[in-house]
Amino acid sequence: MRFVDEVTVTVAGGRGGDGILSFRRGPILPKGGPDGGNGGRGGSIVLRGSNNLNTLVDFTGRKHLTAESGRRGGSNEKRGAAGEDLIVVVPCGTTVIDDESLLTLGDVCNHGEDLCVAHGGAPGRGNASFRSSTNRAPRQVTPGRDGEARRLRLQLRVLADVGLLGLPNAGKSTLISRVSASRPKIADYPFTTLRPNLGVVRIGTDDGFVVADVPGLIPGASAGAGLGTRFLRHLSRTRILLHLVDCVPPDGSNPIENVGLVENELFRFSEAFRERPIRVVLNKIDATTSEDVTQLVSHFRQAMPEREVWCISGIAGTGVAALMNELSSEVVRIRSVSREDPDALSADEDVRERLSEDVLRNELQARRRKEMDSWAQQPKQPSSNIDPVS
Ligand SMILES: Nc1nc2c(ncn2[C@@H]2O[C@H](COP(=O)(O)OP(=O)(O)OP(=O)(O)O)[C@@H](O)[C@H]2O)c(=O)[nH]1
Ligand SMILES: [Mg+2]
Repeated sequence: MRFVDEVTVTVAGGRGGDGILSFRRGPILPKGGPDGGNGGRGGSIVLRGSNNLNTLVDFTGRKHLTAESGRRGGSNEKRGAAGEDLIVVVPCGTTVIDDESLLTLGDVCNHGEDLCVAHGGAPGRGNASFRSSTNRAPRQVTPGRDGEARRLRLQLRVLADVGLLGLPNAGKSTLISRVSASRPKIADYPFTTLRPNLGVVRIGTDDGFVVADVPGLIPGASAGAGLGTRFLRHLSRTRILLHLVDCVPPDGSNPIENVGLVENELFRFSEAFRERPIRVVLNKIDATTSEDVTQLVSHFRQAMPEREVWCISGIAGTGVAALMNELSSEVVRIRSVSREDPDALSADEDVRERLSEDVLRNELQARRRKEMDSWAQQPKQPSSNIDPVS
């Protein structure tokens, strides 16, 4: 299934039904009173969280959602039927943003949780509702109102047990394709991966655990460089982070400094990541000598004594099985802890706030600046009420 993590969609609540003009008439009631009924309320659009979905792909072919309109009123003061609400299922972890104002309307986090994103229009009033002591035969009616309409941006944060983190080209996609059935594109240029890939790692007969291959991060990612914020948000709902490091970077950079660069971006994006277990995994050990690897590991141990350091070759498979076994037991342990402590994924909370406050505010400012620039560049019309200088 194609993983889609961001879509825009227009939503419109149903129109309210019109109120009608009618008078009671019959053989014994030739001049009965007003009996035009009110219309029915328009249906609303409601997003409902589901654990059974993990992509927004359904919205790529469904760009406009409209709920049912309310029916018009009837004679005999009959109220029109209300339009049915349109319930749209979205994966848990979906943030809903108004695409015009860039304000966050809400988050759908739990299975069965509802978020109303477009209210149905109010119903119109029939003439019976205007009857009063001074006006016994009103001819006044009101039409139903249009439902709320807006363009939404839906953003999904993937839910995974293990998130792969690292600079572009570190070998994240190679690793996920080795340990799971996921087959992402692999190439020796940066940003090969532009959307997260999810893979299930099965060890023995257990249920397995989910690994997310997230696109590479570069310095400045926390401020949006290289679509960084869009990629970083996916790490917010992962339990363990594997930081993949190229032990022989082709640009000759220092692998230890590279770890600092990426993790600074992560912590700048959300301080809550400091509490998340992050394992350093030195990748591509096949591309250098075992002496160099041993030396690099000892440098890492000196620089960050509290961190676990693993050595693997994603291509040759060296060390991969041992790493996956270790992760499997760690995932089981963390799952049982987070069952007791539902706040265990606190970075998710923090990231949601950051996304709605900082990142979207920056985007809104950039959009306003662009509008001002294009306005300033427009050729100015001479004002017609000023006489041209002769
Ligand atoms: N020698 C060696 N090369 C590797 C290893 N793992 C990956 N590579 C190579 O490194 C390059 C990048 O690999 P990818 O798996 O696409 O890297 P990535 O981290 O997913 O990169 P982005 O998607 O751009 O962030 C490819 O040419 C891979 O063949 C490894 O263990 N050893
Ligand atoms: Mg990749």
